[in-house]
Amino acid sequence: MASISSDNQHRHFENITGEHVTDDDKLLKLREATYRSNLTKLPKSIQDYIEEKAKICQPDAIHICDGSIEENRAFLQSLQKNGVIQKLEKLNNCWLALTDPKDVARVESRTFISTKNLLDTIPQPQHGFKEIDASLNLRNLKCSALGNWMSPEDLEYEFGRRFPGCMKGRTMYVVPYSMGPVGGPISKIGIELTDSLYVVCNMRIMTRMGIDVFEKIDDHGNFVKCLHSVGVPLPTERKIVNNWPCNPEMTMIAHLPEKNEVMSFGSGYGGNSLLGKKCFALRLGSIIAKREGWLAEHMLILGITNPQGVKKYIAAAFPSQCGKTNLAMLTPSVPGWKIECVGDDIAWMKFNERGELRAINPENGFFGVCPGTSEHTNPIALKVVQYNTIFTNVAHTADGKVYWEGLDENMVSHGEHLISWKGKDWTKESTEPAAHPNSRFCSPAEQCPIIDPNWESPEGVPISAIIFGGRRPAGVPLIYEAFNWEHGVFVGASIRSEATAAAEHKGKAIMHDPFAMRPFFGYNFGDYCKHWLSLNKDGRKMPRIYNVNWFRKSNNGQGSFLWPGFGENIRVLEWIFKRVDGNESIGQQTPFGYVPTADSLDINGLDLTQDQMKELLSIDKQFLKEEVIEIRKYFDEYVNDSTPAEIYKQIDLFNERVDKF
Ligand code: OXD
Ligand code: MN
Repeated sequence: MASISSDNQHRHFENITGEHVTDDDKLLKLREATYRSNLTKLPKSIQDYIEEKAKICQPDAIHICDGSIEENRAFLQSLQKNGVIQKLEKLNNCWLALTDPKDVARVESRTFISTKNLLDTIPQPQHGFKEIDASLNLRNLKCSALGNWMSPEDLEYEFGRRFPGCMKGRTMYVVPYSMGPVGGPISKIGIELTDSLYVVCNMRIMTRMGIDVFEKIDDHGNFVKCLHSVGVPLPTERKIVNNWPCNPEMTMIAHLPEKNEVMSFGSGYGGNSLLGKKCFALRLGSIIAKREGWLAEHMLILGITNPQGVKKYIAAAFPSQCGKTNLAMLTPSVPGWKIECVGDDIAWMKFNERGELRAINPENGFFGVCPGTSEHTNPIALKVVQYNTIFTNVAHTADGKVYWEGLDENMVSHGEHLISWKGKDWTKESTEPAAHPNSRFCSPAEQCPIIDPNWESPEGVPISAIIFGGRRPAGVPLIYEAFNWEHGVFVGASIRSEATAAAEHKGKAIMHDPFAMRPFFGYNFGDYCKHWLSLNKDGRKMPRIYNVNWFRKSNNGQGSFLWPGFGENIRVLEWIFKRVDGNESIGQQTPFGYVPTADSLDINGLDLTQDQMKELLSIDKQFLKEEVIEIRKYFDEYVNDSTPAEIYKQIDLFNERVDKF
């Protein structure tokens, strides 16, 4: 059983003993001042923002959230009363929401950035922009493989077709939150105005939400402005499914970097509505980071300690649903090694005055994918979700437990009464999945039994290595190390991966997902590469860069997975640890980079033949040739004139290495 700390200063979650953390006196006073929705007690810049948006959205009431445990209890009760969530009786303060089946994932096609100049946001594709689908209801949206753009004028038009009167009959909740520890030097503040109480309760888990945030706001409005509406004013003639109001035909998720604003309409789901996450911490975050000289990345952060007690921190970027949460919470299969989790999805990283790259996890919780999470793949996550968790779109048992594909097949064979995410009785004969493939748990990070002691350190943890990766059934070795920073940037820029269910894509195509940021770039990807390249300055300790591929399959991609993955991934991290420590003898040069020499990866005790190991690290000239052509084509077509010269130089160098191979 996970133990839940009760000594956290800022956040307050239900304690399993039934006691709870109380606010200190100062915060109690501020709460008193704001609790009765007393707008005039708030910093002027916030009052102005709320009044401006309330005038447009016309909510019936405004509630300023204080983030307290009592308020949260009342919110959960209200959601339960209105049939939005149900209590999971076999877990501790855990809840289940089932959405309208039309609102189940991030909608990338309706997510865009609005700037005066298109090129600030996306490169001009070599063959022009695709005709956009009229059913999107988004005038003049420019859609590209590296993000979508709309002019401020068109955005104003689209805003005007959606937001006026959109909160009629509803309450506007004001959610003050901090990404990163409140007041920390790398942290930033956001205010989300939303008409969804489900969103408020999830934001309270995913961010540091509370009135202490108001203290940090100045009169100039040093916060990111986030406006969210489910897009269903009341009364409505729409058929509301599962008490989950949404407006899929009119959904749009707009970012205005020039005003530090996000405007999201029509969806209550995940990254579309929890605006601190992808919208703020990644899209706007990456723009702010470029402006200020740091990095906002789609990366987990973990601490790794070797048997001698030496500890390092590693950040790793993989596309959605490639196992970031599993790696961040890894239970090592090799005795003596220890992994601790700092974060599972987003890293904000900044060089300090000593030239060290320091990273914080701006989030406060995990919004993890459920299917596939099990005692084998991620026993730690299973402990985390026992308490204070909001599940969305998983299956459940009639007596109040959760279920999803891969969790525990005994639950099916023992004949438990299962109810699918669509609310229907479910058996193994059912043709539809029990849980939606993108069903999620939303849990406080502080409940993680292996949370790193420094996870809330305001100045961040020092990063020694950065790992990239993706799902590559064929051709890409289990692990390689980039030759230097510039080559590493090229490795990140060339990530490709099989599509997954986190977004609306179908099928198993191998998609380019540079830096695992394709859906999350806040600005032109060419400029993003330039920014990464510009970070290599004298006096800085640049982390080494790696690429891993847990997903290589036998028979040139047609067979089964070669590498056991999960807890066994410690063996690859061990190799990285030793390389970072300066052990040059365990790497051999290949066209990709340095690959482990024979026997330098510890595979003792693994059910893996020497031939399989060879295959995992094997490199095929024909594959490489095609890879070079594909990467060059991608840059030519989609990054076009925005491609930095250094990237073309890296493609040429890669090509030369392949020719010589
Ligand atoms: C996520 C995603 O939810 O990447 O983290 O889609
Ligand atoms: Mn993610």
